[in-house]
Amino acid sequence: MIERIHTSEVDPDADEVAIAGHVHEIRDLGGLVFLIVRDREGLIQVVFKEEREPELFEAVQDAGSEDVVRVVGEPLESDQAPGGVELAPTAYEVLDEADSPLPLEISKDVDVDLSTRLDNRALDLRKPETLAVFSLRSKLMTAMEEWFDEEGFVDIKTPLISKGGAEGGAELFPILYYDRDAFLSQSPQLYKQILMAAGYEAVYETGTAFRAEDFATSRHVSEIAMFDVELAYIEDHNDVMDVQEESLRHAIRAVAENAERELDLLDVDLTVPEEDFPRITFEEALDLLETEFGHFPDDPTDLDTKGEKLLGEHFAEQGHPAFFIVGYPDEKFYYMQDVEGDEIASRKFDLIYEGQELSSGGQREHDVERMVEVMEAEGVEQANFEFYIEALSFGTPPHGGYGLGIDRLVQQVAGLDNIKEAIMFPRDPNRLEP
Ligand code: ATP
Ligand code: AMO
Repeated sequence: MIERIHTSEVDPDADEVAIAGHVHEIRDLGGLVFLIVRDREGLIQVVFKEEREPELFEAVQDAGSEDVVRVVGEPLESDQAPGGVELAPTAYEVLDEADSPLPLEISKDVDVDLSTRLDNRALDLRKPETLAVFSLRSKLMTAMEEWFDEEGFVDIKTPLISKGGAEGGAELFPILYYDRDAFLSQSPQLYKQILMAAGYEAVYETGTAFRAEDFATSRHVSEIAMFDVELAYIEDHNDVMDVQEESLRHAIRAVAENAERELDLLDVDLTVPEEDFPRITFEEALDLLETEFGHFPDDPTDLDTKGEKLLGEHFAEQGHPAFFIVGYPDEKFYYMQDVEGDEIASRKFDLIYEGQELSSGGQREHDVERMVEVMEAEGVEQANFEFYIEALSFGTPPHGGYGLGIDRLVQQVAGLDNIKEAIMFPRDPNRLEP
């Protein structure tokens, strides 16, 4: 490896350090050149003085924005330098020169619309604020997976190419699989349930789901990072919500504790949801919307974006960034359990975090006869589900789970306006590159 330390590790008392990174900014003041070098951890200022180091001063005259350089130098404390320390160089080397002009400014805080940023994503990803999103995302999901590993969940991988969809046909992306038609996976739903039937007891998957939704919203994309969870021997859907609640609290707490620099850069004041997440029924949600806000969702069996936002504000005021809505009335989907005499309409729940739906889950129907009845009533094409129905017919413990949209979670934690800012290379109906 090339010898160097991160800018964040530079000790002002060290005799000499080596750093490497991109040239973020060049300020030429005559006999004095300030070179601001950027690496993954931050910025450092290198001061080239004509009098002090004439040869290096000569060499740095050719420096250009985004060149990749390595500098060896003596750290000196400085009030005016970013981070309070600057380097007096003893060696300067260009590892690669950048073309100019740049199609997108990296160092200057100019307002660029999201579509231009995404067209030039390779450069946009270099911005410290953009990098902070993905550093935060990495820390968040590492902590999330850590929780499930510690709780004994098995880390699984399910196929991304499938014969049919799990969540409904209209949103499927068709592909040609050799000489047959196939689809990109919408959800690992069927497979995680098969694993419950197989006795794996508790599983999680950090995966990808594809939805051919024709959308133009700030919270939908075509290729989704999905965190799926399934667990067996549950009493009911409350056990699943407990898992979701504790794991999310752990992950957000980890970000609050370990991603201070990222949160600062993104100007986010993160609240760790320490208190129990409220769990309200769908009916209670509608009542609240009507009495508190005079709001009536267009579809009385589902919440609209505005309804989620208003309820989010209501609970945020009471100190709850997250809450569950339980028991949707019109969700008799084949895999969801619907218990006669239950006080709620179905054992389905949604998690709303910072006013946006983050996940759906619930207790599943493990009685195959009842499931097939619902499939018949709903006109679900059973041919695509034979392997699933069969797998569940040989003894399946009561189970449930959820799917959490990772991109939406990052969007909310990082305080981003659009879900695409939370994805390195997002896909939407109009965007296939970069
Ligand atoms: P899920 O997959 O659980 O359905 P979702 O967040 O897309 O996740 P929906 O119930 O489909 O949830 O949608 C919730 C709200 O989001 C809708 O009531 C609507 O306001 C908004 N929404 C969903 N899809 C679209 C779309 N294609 N265009 C505009 N708004 C949409
Ligand atoms: P659902 O379809 O609700 O449930 O998806 C789960 C979560 O995934 C996210 N999500 C999306 N994010 C961005 N763009 C999209 N187009 C998009 N679609 C969904 C949302 C949503 O809450 N099998 C069930 C989960 C389960 O019950 O285990 C499922 O897929 O955050």
